[in-house]
Amino acid sequence: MTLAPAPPYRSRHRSIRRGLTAALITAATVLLPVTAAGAAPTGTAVAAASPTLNELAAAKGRYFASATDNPELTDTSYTATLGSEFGQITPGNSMKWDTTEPQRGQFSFAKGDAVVSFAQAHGQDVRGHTLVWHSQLPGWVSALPASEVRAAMESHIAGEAGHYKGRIKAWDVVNEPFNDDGTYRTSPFYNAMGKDYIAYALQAAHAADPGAKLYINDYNTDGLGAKSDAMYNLVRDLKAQGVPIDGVGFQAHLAVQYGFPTQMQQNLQRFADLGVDVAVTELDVRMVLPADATKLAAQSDYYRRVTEACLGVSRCVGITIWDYTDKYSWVPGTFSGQGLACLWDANLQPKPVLDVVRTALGATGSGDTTAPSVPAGLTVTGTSSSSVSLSWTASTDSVGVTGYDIFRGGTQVGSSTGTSFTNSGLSASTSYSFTVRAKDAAGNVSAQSSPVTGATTAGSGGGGSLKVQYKNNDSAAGDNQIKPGLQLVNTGSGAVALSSVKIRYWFSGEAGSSNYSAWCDYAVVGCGSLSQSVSSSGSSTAGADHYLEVGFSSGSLAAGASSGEMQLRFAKSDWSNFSEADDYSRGTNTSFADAPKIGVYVNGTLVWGAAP
Ligand code: 9MR
Repeated sequence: MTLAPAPPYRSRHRSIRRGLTAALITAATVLLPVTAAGAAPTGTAVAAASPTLNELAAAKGRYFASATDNPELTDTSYTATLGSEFGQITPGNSMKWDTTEPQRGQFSFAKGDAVVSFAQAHGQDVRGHTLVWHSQLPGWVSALPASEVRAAMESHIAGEAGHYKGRIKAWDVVNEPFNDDGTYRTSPFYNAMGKDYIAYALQAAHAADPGAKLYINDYNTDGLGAKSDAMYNLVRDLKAQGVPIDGVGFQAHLAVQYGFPTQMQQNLQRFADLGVDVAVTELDVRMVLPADATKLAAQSDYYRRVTEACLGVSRCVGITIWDYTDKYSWVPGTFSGQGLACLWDANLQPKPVLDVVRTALGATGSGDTTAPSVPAGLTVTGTSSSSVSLSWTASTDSVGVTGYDIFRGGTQVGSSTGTSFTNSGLSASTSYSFTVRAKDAAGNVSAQSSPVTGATTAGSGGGGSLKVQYKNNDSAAGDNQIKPGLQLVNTGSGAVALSSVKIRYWFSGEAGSSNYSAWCDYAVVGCGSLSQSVSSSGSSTAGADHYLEVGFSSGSLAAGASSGEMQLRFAKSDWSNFSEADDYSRGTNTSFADAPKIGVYVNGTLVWGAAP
């Protein structure tokens, strides 16, 4: 289960994209009151402020790069920014097999050479993309008998990586080897050689260009999950076998409607800990059109968090965006009705989200000193015995609103990137006064909004309105992972603010590492809204010296409602085995049933289950 569906890589004719570009310009125009003050002339490239993205990244020991493509290189407004803002470029299409060896043994490097020439003329590095991929593969490869595929693959790598020897900083040697469930993707290469094709490809690339950094690259591996686990195991095994692999590429084609990847920085870090470099290779953050303030704020948040994730991992060498402008983004041509995924708009104007990335890279003094407008229309949209929900109208800003701070009685109680917030942990039958202020990327804040009063409802007299149900998702009681299935049910008569709720599953850690990793593999409420971690319990009860704690970032559970299934999983960092049979919270039922030995806490108070 992944948050984002596999990007469908079907090619679309350019005319489709042209039509959509017109729609995008309309969308951008509609957004102007929210996001931009003075519109710059249409079609003229506007570079970001100095220092450039790459200079900012370089100050942090990284590069900042963009994809590009040959047709764009004739657009001089476009190339002005491409050549100045980025330290590295990736050809989006021109080094793929269907372009470079369309007939067996007949190589064609003109398009790739043009990208390399552009880079050299602008002092940029080149990321080679890509030598072995199931897509954009000429028909003759798919038609080969299995016995000839390895020789054809090695000859292709020798021909292409050999041609570019010394001119490619890093190669995406193998692209997208996995299905979303972590199984190997079938392709002419996998069908002929099994997973060994990956090692053979890396060895051939090393022989052809020993100076290039050799990567495996994939999408939907950005966060923890089944697919990134599969990549992790592959890279671990390749390293153990001495296969030349230098890095792992994380494409990061994100979408605001699918949530942010689970624990991206921790995921990058575990790969780095294997002794390889990591890189964000194809970043963009799309949204369903039309855009609104909430989607744009979420997009800014995702760009910021990806940037911070890379900066937080010393072996994360840099970030590549999958083209810098909506004018040439692949998104509208592939995902109908989606777009606005890039840092510059379709008129080549910088978008507010660019400032967010610049700030995340350490830029100071953007020059923007104008505060956003004061949030208007603050209203109470719902109450429970312990929470008050608020919403308000989006503020406007000369550059862009990045979020809101929420205050209760003059003290800040939270922040939101959107125009709503639920304050939980409140006392029943009590009135509270709230205000909200808006902020922008440069740190300017508006004045406080007019206050609104929200009163919590009468309490139910001692809680007891929540229960947890459990099922065992783990058929092996003696292996190295524990996989509880949980769902939270509200049996009371009022809504419960989920951010006040924690669920604890107690178990015994046995011998081995005391460090744990925990994952959400699937949740009806979205793994992105869950947190999960393992702690020592301090309990001497058998089978209960540790617990998994699951929390919720937001939302509320209506009276009578269930969270639906949450598939959790955790393991020790040394992957040593558990002996689960005697674990305090474990059951053997494989359908959901009430779980009296799993705890539910509301604001730290046990409301369901018996703690050990
Ligand atoms: O940006 C590329 C687009 O122009 C092509 O039509 C598409 C065809 O597959 O490939 C795009 O690039 C892909 C990259 O090579 C691999 N990761 C996903 C990218 C977006 O589809």
